[in-house]
Amino acid sequence: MAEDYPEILSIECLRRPSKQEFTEEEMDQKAEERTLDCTSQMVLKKAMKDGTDTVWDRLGRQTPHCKFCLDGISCQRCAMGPCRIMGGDRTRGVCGNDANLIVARNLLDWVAMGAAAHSDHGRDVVEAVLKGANGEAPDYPVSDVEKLDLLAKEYGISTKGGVNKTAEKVALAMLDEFGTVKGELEMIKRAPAGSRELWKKIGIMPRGIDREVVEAMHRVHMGVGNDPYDVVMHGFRTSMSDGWGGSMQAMEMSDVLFGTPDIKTSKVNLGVMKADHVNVALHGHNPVLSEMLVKAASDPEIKAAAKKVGAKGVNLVGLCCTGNELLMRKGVPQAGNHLDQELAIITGALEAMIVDYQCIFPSLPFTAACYHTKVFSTSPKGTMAGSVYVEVTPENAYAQSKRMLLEAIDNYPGRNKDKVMIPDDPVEAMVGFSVEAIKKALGGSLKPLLDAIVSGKIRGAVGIVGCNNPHVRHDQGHVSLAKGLIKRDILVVETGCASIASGKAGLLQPSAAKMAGKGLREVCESLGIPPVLHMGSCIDNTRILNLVAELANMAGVRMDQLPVAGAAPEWYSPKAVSIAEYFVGSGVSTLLGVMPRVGGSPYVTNLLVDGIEDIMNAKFWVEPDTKKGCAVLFDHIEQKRQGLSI
Ligand code: BF8
Repeated sequence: MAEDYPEILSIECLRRPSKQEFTEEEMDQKAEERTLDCTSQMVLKKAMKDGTDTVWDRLGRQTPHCKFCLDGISCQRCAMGPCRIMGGDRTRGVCGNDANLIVARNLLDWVAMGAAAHSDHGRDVVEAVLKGANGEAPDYPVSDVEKLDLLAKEYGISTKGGVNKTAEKVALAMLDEFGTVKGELEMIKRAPAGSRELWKKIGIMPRGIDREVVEAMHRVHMGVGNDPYDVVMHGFRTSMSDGWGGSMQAMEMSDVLFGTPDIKTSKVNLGVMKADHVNVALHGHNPVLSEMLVKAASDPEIKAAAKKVGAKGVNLVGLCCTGNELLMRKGVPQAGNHLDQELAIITGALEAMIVDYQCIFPSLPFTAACYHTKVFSTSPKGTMAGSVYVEVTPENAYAQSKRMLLEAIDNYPGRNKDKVMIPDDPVEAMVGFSVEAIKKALGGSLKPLLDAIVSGKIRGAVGIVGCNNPHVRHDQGHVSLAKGLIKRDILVVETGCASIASGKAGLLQPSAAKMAGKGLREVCESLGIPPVLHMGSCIDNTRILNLVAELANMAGVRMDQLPVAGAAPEWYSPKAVSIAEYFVGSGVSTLLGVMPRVGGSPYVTNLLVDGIEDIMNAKFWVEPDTKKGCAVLFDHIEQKRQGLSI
């Protein structure tokens, strides 16, 4: 158990091993090189002064990386190796596999890992709905009955037995799709018939959620998937089971439980921490935990306890995707994105960080040991050595949330005021653009958006999604790409850490419309919305799928015919690989700012950036230069417009 870990290894402050001291000037320069955001720069400088190790320091020590690993041509799949493809007389591994097969299998492994993470998160949400409905977890009642009824209709379920009965049946029908014998997923029928026919023809229609992931694991075993083409194509099918299955379920059922997001205003960046409050960061992904912490924070017992230790209250702040979920639904301020997770602790003002799973640095408890922050892990599948483990289930979530908040409050007097540095001026951001909220803003339907695209006022739309990666200057890829696109009258929709980057840069404010081209600016100003729309967390990329599907249905075309594209300028995670593949599989060509580990196989690389276009009418580009990337996306959108004669 995580709690026992200190007995094995002491939890010591994670200091930068190098004795090197930096001058003020060097610190300024390093901070600026590493991150675009001013508040992150300020706290990063504090980290350097404190001597606290960060993700950037660790990257520095890991560089240069192994060339074979970077190119995807090292294989660790069995005990006959490990093998590397080094050229000369070493062009095959011990089993006889070549660079193409090694790369294809490694890629499929990543897709399966990403799809599994999203879909298992989805399963947890659906199980919470089920337990809420059957009385096992009464703290999880249905809040959006309208959405539940629409889902029931979609799954052919009667709503006659009342809300709980309906919720139970919908939850069971969704859970069935993980290992269904039906051989198809219900919500993929939202896509236009033409798209679905194509996906069937090319073999990327998912048959079940767990099934595709399990089959992926089977195929990457030595001696199974021995044809790189089929291995790559199964990756697309696996990712489609994520996008149209596991992640779609996670998104829809989170709305059912906690409400469909609506447009609202909140604040973003490390300046959302408050000097006179007990600060608690909620980090991870699943709103089943974080929503309960929000509820518990307004419990009179918690408020009174905070006052008792001399604080004005408890200040909850979000990080990463669980932050996005709370930002969308509750307007909880967002402290930052992926590369801000250590910095939130390094402010010295964080009493507790509460995590569930995904994208959580395993080193956080060791960073926290340099300050006074307590790190709580809560999920049996996301236990973390060095953290305080408080197991949270839908049955006990409220009581456990209170327990952790009380411990955070107890920790407030332990804050060392001399070690605190909270940057000023959090940035305002307009958030909460679910498809439903976009329709509401447009007067009830997506028709005005389609009309604006047809008329050319808006040339098209790009979904900028995904992570931060220390290989890229923090937030730079997202922000410069978004700025370039809106200038060219391309509407930008964003999720995940990309959307937080834009929030910090002020692009989620209606006033950012002045940075847009004339047509997009006119549309945004008439509606009072920003040119970059915040659509939520990474599982909310399914909102983008729904948006594109609905526009395509309305226009009577396939999804791949629309002037739209995807982009992941700073991706790091296998989840992002799965998202990118289900975007492309669904017909939305996608630009990557970081090279995937496929460079060791010209065959797989060519297939992804060229060959698949003939098969699925969409493809990948890899372009780290955002100026060039912007031009690529603009040309693509103009070509699609030509194809539609608009
Ligand atoms: O699911 S964008 S760094 S936090 S993986 Fe992670 Fe990437 Fe952020 Fe959310 Ni998505």
